[in-house]
Amino acid sequence: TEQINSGVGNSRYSGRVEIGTVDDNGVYELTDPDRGGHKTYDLTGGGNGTLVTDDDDVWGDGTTADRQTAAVDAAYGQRETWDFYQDRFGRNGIADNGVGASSRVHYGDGYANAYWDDLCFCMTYGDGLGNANPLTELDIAAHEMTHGVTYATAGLVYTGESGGLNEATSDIMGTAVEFFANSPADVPDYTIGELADVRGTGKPLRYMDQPSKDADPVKGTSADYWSPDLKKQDVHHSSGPANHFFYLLSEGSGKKSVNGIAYDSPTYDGLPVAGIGLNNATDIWYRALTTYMTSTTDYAGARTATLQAAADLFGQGSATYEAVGNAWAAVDVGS
Ligand code: ASN
Ligand code: ZN
Ligand code: CA
Repeated sequence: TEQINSGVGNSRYSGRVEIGTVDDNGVYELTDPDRGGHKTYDLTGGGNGTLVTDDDDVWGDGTTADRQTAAVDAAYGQRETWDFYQDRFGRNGIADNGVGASSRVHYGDGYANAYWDDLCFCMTYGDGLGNANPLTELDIAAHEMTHGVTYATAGLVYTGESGGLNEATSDIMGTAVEFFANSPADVPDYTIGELADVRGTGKPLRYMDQPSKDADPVKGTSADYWSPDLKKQDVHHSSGPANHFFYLLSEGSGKKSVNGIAYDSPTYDGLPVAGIGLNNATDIWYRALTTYMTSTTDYAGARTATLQAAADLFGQGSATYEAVGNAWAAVDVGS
């Protein structure tokens, strides 16, 4: 007989966490029946991997020396992402059909990326440069799974301006999941991939308060503001103005400290933007994504979609509605 359990995981990035497990006649399986039956596999040995199992329901030791550690982060990442979408929006899983995804860890050798695949409805994580830092950090996990949410809703095409908005949606929700989970070892912030040292530079992958801070001699630089050139850029760079919009709408312009982290967000026109808080900004983005955006939505369309969402949720002409318009103007979209 199988019994639903609650295991203890020692994660790499989020400290000691609770994870859903199943007791299958004395063998514990990394399966989460409360979240669509999500399963976590170890890809070592090739093929589709092996379901991760354990004999005492205490998983990983927080270091990469223990193969289970990356699996703990992956299972925790799907749990927090599932709970975020469920608790905040009543969304029943990535495709809103109650079906759990699966996660696969230890992909490749030194592979410093992670990706969502709509066809297998699954997440794949590399172990990072030198296999030292698996890409299983919470905001990255939630970023990737949000690609599945976008695919199931607006369907933003992954190129040009719609591609930048697709990427920004993943960064926005990845950040919102981090705030939602608020685990002690992973104090929420407005940077992406700040713990996994993905490029070996000691810096985050992306900065929402000022996207151009990601300047990378190899990979290039994100834009702070909209420009006609944006549609030709890599989607991880053309996401910049939308990430910047979201930061400004949440926290406002200028100098600010959030969780002891200093931010200083500039605006295109030099005019100040008043923040409405991350939760309100997240509500507006989610409603815009799921109600108004389509596969070809561009930046001008995202402005319209978020204004409509803000009107629905807070009233047309409300201070919150005005803040949405001001935050877009601050990244040079509309005025
Ligand atoms: N990690 C990358 C991303 O989410 C991989 C990809 O799917 N393009 O953007
Ligand atoms: Zn992405
Ligand atoms: Ca982060």
